[in-house]
Amino acid sequence: MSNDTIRRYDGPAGGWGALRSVARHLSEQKIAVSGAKTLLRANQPDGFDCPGCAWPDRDHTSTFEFCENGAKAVAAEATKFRAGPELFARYSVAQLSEYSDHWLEQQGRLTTPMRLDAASGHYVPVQWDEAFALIARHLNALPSPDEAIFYTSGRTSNEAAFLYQLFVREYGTNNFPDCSNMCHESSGTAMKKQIGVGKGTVSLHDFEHADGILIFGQNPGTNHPRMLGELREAAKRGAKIASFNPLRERGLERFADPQDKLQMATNGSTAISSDYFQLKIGGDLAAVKGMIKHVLERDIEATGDGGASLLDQEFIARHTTGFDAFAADVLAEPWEVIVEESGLDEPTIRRAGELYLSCERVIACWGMGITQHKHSVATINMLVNLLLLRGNLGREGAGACPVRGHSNVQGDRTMMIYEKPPAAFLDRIQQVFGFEPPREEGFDTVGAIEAMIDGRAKVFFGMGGNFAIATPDTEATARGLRRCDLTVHVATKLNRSHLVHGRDALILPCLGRTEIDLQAGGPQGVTVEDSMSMVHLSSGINPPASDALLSEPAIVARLAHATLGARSKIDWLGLIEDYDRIRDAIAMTFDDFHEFNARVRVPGGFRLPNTAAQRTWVNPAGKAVFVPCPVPTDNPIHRARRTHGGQIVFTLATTRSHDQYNTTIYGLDDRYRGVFGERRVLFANADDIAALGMQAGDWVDLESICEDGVRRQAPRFLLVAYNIPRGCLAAYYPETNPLVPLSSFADESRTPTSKSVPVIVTPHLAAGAQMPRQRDIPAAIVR
Ligand SMILES: Nc1nc2c(c(=O)[nH]1)N[C@H]1C(S)=C(S)[C@@H](COP(=O)(O)OP(=O)(O)OC[C@H]3O[C@@H](n4cnc5c(=O)[nH]c(N)nc54)[C@H](O)[C@@H]3O)O[C@H]1N2
Ligand SMILES: Nc1nc2c(c(=O)[nH]1)N[C@H]1C(S)=C(S)[C@@H](COP(=O)(O)OP(=O)(O)OC[C@H]3O[C@@H](n4cnc5c(=O)[nH]c(N)nc54)[C@H](O)[C@@H]3O)O[C@H]1N2
Ligand SMILES: [Mo]
Repeated sequence: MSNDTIRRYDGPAGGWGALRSVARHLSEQKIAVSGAKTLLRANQPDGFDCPGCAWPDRDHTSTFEFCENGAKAVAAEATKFRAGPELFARYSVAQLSEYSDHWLEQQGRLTTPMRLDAASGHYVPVQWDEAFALIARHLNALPSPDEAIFYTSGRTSNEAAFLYQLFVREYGTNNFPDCSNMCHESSGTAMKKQIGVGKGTVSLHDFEHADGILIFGQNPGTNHPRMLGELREAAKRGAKIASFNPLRERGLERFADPQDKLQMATNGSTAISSDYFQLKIGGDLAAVKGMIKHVLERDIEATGDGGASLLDQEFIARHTTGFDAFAADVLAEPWEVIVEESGLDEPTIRRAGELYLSCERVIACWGMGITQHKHSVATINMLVNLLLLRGNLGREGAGACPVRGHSNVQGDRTMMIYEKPPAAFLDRIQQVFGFEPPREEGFDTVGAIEAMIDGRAKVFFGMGGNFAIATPDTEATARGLRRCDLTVHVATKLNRSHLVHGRDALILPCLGRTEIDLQAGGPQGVTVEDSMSMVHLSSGINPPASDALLSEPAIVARLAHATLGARSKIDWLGLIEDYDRIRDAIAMTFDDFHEFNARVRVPGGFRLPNTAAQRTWVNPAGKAVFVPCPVPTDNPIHRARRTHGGQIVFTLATTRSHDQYNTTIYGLDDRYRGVFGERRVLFANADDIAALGMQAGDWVDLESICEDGVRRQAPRFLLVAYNIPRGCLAAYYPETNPLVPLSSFADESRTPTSKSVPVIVTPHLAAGAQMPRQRDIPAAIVR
């Protein structure tokens, strides 16, 4: 370890550090800072939607909202570097596989469709029509369409997603695994049953009126930097902001807004969280149940004395069901269990409950720290229970806010990139397009990997993303992909998935968000939906990275045309001449998109209706449901601790650094956590490091414990003493994905349990030997 790898960071999030970082990334991508007009058109009414996160913009008409990580996402796409045919001529797939994910990313934009040449082991250029013919041959040769898998990552526009699902359903399958399965699936699953919608109920307007904001399992300083602007305004107004996180995240503590000239000039900053609850990994259900217990006990006290109820009795009576059984369950939960499982003591939990009681209008936000556990669905149910108690749903300044990841992940699901399509939607497809869509459920992400491993699926098609290493159980996933007859990736940049391929393999390069999309009918815009259900237009402004690129809608349409030919009911090539035609088809399919073309052209776009926000409950109960959930005491973590009594079993949360966008590694620093030039780090409590008989700075190996008998290891991590509760560890994704068992996923939603992996820590086997530099070794070990 060099001496400056671990350095304490005492500054606020944002500030000059953010500006310096943007300047560095622009210059690394050879984008002149003075000419970086691209950045200024992000999230403008006539510009493109930022390809970063799904956090909404103020009316989409404000002046450029500064966001360091949005700027990095734009710079990564607008890079001057090119991964053209020369790169693939120079390096075989085997040779490329030796390089790190960071290096692959740095090669730049893909320029030419490439086909694997099995004889030489190199990717070689291929004509588009030949590529589509090859895929069509494979698809049409399968005994059943259910042997093909169609993955989607969340950057795909509504137009591309709609065409894609239409093509795949006319072809004959619902096999639509997507990144949502690994992300907010638990939120959708929990909320749909409980309140009838699987999306957040709040808008930015509500953030202006909330007097309490609870943030669970989210690191907005890194992953949703524009959210800090809203939090800063709320904090300045005096709203209480409470963070629940095992790690002390800088962005949740202090923020300096780079757009605030005074703050920048004076090196000032704004405190964000008024309260910080450092619970155990996976402890949220217990903590929230404890808060509810406090609220109920206080209510019994208040009403017992003849006072007014502290609950919103009218809302509970009129809009909810199940309150009595729920309250009885909460009151019966022993404090000892709540304290043990949350990692917070009783007075602290009562303080959190009191904070909730002291606020009139509360928003609960959450991210991956909540959704990626065995008991995630129950945890989200409990969060919604908390809101329901005081009618904090469907009124100004209050509601549920699952903060989505990819910039159009929510829209893709709205367009029915979904392996479990509702019957009414399929009926509509049949009515509008005249073909009989398949009715059987398709594979989700875990199901798709299992099917490839045991030969039930033979073709993998990826619309964006990095399936090989974003998914759990890297070795198992690689085995599945390698068994395929054909793997295809539509992508902007070279990534690991392109190197973990089937017998035939294609890389199809596409336009990015920032680029001009020219079709027969002129330049085209696409639409996206943000985390708060706002739908708006996005139009690229840069010339394409190469003349050979196709747009995603064009790739889907030409593939559909090649595969289905005369047997299709749809004029695929006609649809892409003018994307207004795709939007008309969307309007015919989904009632909420009526007059889509007209409404989306109003600056700022429009908001999709949200029934729960209107206090209309379209679930089977016809009411918002109080869901009783026991605090789990027999999860894989508990069981691992029981069966491995001799060793310390830790709970590992796999998380994002500041210099990455999911599997895209921009750099090797994690500035706010004080890590520089290294990604293989393991954050641990100093007392745990001592209990292991080790020291900060030691190199260690990780092994996860799973009941399936498979040995999963990840070697060589640098131990870092960190402010994290005992028994908890954190390390970066995707380096740790080999440790996440495929068979370990959330109840009901089947989201891999990436935030609660039981692991043991041992000294690195090659301790003492000269360590290879990070950039010399591939990030996830795939061989
Ligand atoms: N720059 C950048 N932006 C991004 C992304 C990116 O990689 N880079 N990814 C995008 C995507 S797809 C998504 S889904 C979002 C992800 O954004 P986040 O939801 O913020 O994702 P993570 O960084 O994985 O983890 C979030 C937090 O959960 C905490 N945590 C871990 N375990 C627990 C727990 O048991 N309980 C609680 N309360 N907290 C816990 C971690 O300490 C961390 O602070 O961001 C999106 N935006
Ligand atoms: N252990 C662990 N695993 C996780 C998570 C975790 O927290 N821990 N998080 C999970 C989450 S929340 C998510 S969302 C998934 C993410 O999983 P994915 O969405 O599959 O992964 P990304 O890294 O976002 O995909 C990046 C690739 O997308 C391509 N790309 C970028 N822009 C475009 C575009 O405009 N069009 C096309 N066609 N391609 C494009 C580029 O080639 C780039 O290499 O990972 C999940 N995996
Ligand atoms: Mo995500």
